[in-house]
Amino acid sequence: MTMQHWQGIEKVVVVGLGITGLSVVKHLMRLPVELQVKVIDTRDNPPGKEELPAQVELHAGGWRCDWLLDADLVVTNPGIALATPEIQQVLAANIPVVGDIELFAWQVTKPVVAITGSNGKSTVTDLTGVVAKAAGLNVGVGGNIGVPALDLLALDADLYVLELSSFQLETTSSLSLVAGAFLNLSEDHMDRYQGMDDYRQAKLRIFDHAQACIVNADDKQTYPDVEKNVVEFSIEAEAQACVTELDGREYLTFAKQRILPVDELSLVGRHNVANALVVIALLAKAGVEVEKGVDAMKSYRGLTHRCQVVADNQAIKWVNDSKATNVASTLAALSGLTLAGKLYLMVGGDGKGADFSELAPALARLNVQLCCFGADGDKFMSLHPSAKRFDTMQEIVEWAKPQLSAGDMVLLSPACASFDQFNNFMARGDAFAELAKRYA
Ligand code: N04
Repeated sequence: MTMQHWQGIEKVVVVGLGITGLSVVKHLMRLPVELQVKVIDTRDNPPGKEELPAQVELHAGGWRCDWLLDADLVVTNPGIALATPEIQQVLAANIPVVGDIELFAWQVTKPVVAITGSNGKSTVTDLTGVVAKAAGLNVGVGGNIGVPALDLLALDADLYVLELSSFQLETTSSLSLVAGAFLNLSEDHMDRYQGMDDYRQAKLRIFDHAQACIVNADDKQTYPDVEKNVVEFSIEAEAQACVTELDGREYLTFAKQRILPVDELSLVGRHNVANALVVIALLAKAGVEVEKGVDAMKSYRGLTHRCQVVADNQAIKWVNDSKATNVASTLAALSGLTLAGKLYLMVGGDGKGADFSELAPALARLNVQLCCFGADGDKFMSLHPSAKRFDTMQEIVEWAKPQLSAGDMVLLSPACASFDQFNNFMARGDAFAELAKRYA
């Protein structure tokens, strides 16, 4: 256990409750140091309030600058922008501000690999865990998906696999990685960043203390700005992790060694070939015998809420891609989509200030009925002549149902966050799956 980080720290204020905030509080109370812990959440009724230990004071519904400025350490949630004036005040007072991943870094004693990028990071994180497990390791998988990083420490795993968002990386400065991967960069979160370079710089922090930096040779924005130990992956050119044709068949290869044939992956789409290459590169750099996990990689079928068929009745497929919370993610769902009938595409929600115009050429190639819903549904109305405006997913499904016929697909791939109508993309996906069950 590495305790030197806690020297001189007595008063800790946690900003933002919820599942992550609770994991921070529980971690602080487990440490063999005497800490006074307080929680601030600017929401009136913060989630997780009921599970908060009685001795931890909570201020909800606004800020408590007196608490903040009296603290020795402030732990913020990724939902809070560092640019928030109250947090800026803390930084100006020279009080350290960290996130849960930094606290994880202070404590962890086992090797860690981490994944960031605009899209594919949950798939890569989950699949890395699945393959490592199949190769015989005890792994802890989490971070921005599933289990908060600090809750993984109790597992005492052989290897930790973390998905890290740009927001988490902003408040992380000493995380050492055996390998880190930056998958790709496309527009997202422009409501939180000054511009694309600001967003990119946040993501590049993943490489600050990484022994191996796994970068996308097909997206040069993923490369560090300074000299680092870079490992390239590519689905277009030769690279350390790439697709190689051998005896008339395509293989995923690493350092020229064949790992498995591309056509044996259950995952579909070229972007998933890239995802599998990253998994191989991460595990190779972590010293895991990837060959032992190859069968698990072949049979892996992907995540819930990620292009998941939730109903298939009378040759009409209902596909839940609620996890598509930006334009590139929806484009990935549309690329390579061939279908006999019409595509009923449901888009909209909280658009986070994005530019959706890149969807237009992809839509033009499809037999599509564009169904726009939610707070920013209007922003999609000019993208295709078929566009029709609705308030909710339910209204779309009620309208579409009588028109559906064999060969059609109803696809929720909204290119937006869900916060206008749901708690998160998972609740949105569950609501879509319910509709599919009822109307399919
Ligand atoms: O789920 C979706 O629909 C979209 C997911 C996105 O587009 O990527 N996520 C975020 O943007 C996102 C979500 C970014 C950072 C953090 C989170 C999680 C968690 C805990 C507290 C949280 C927000 C808060 C908000 S805390 C406080 N006051 C989508 C607040 C807090 O308002 O969300 O004190």
